[in-house]
Amino acid sequence: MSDLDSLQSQILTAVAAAADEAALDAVRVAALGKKGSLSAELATLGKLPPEERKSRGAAINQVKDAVTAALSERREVLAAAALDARLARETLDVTLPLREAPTDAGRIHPLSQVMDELTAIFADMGFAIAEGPDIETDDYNFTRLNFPEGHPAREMHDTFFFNPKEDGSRLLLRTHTSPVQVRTMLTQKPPIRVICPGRTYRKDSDQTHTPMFHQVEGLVIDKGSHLGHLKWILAEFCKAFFEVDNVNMRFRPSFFPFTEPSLEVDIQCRRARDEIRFGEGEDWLEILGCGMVHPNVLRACDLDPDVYQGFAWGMGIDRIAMLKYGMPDLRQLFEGDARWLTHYGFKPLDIPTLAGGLSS
Ligand code: 2U9
Repeated sequence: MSDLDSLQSQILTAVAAAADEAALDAVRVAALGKKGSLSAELATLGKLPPEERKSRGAAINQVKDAVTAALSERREVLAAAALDARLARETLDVTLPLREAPTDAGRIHPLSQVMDELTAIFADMGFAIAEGPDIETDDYNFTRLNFPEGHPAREMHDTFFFNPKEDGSRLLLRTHTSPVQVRTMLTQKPPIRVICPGRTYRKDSDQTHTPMFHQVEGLVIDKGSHLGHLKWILAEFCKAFFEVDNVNMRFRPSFFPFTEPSLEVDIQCRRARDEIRFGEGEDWLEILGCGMVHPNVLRACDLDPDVYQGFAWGMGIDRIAMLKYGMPDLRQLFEGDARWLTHYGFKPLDIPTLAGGLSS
């Protein structure tokens, strides 16, 4: 066997033995690449006498053609085998059930839902939404709201205070969202119509209280505002929120430092086992507090009480959410239990609107 014959059979054996396309390419480079064995043979031609060069050249080219043909044949076989393996690996079981889309699987927390409902109701009545910081000054949380320094009403709020600063002043976690209305009155000219939903904090923890809870407060300031306007707004709110055509409300005298007169509001209901129905029955349920803004508060917010009057109200969002959606335990609202959320939560695309239904 000539040296070229043995080189050819060596290369063809390697081609046949290549197990995949990468191995085959390595064989190609080893034979036909710049530094390959056949390329080395071709490089020797220049040193041969002319009469030998022609026949040797033809013989090397024959080997080269045979190798090239074997390479392409093997490449086709290997590519077909690779495709078969991939098709076998990537089979799809079309009988498997569909995975739930995120918009179906996820849930909106009932508190977020109720905040969206409140927003939709009051926005429809022309109210803007105002927000403020959770960390407040004593001035905005108490002093401007007619809680005098050292007044026992400050103690009623069980405040979380931060350590005092060098000048003796101390920041606190707001005990109500009322400082947001103070900020609104200091920066906007009447007429003012805002609601302020948000987190509030008090040192209180038992079955019906959590240290962090949610409130929504409302404020209207104008030249002729009076209690009649307030009663209409609250009645419209209750009908829309509890999704009933009629509500009976009871106003009882109360006391808050920031309103005068101050009132607490009950709505009529019927309690039937775990369920409460509004607009019927003989029971009364307290749902909010309200009143005319105290003249001292108007003055502290740079408004002349002889020109402007206002009314305000406040309620606990957690409590009205529990009432509306029949949730028995306040603490579960904050436990982050996925099973609870699947049961009490709302579909993300069921956005509450007055026209399309608040909770349907
Ligand atoms: C300004 C002036 C007046 C807000 C009001 C209430 C009555 C009230 C409680 C309800 C249950 C808080 O979550 S709760 O414990 N709130 O009863 N809030 S009037 O009055 C204001 C607010 C701001 C400048």
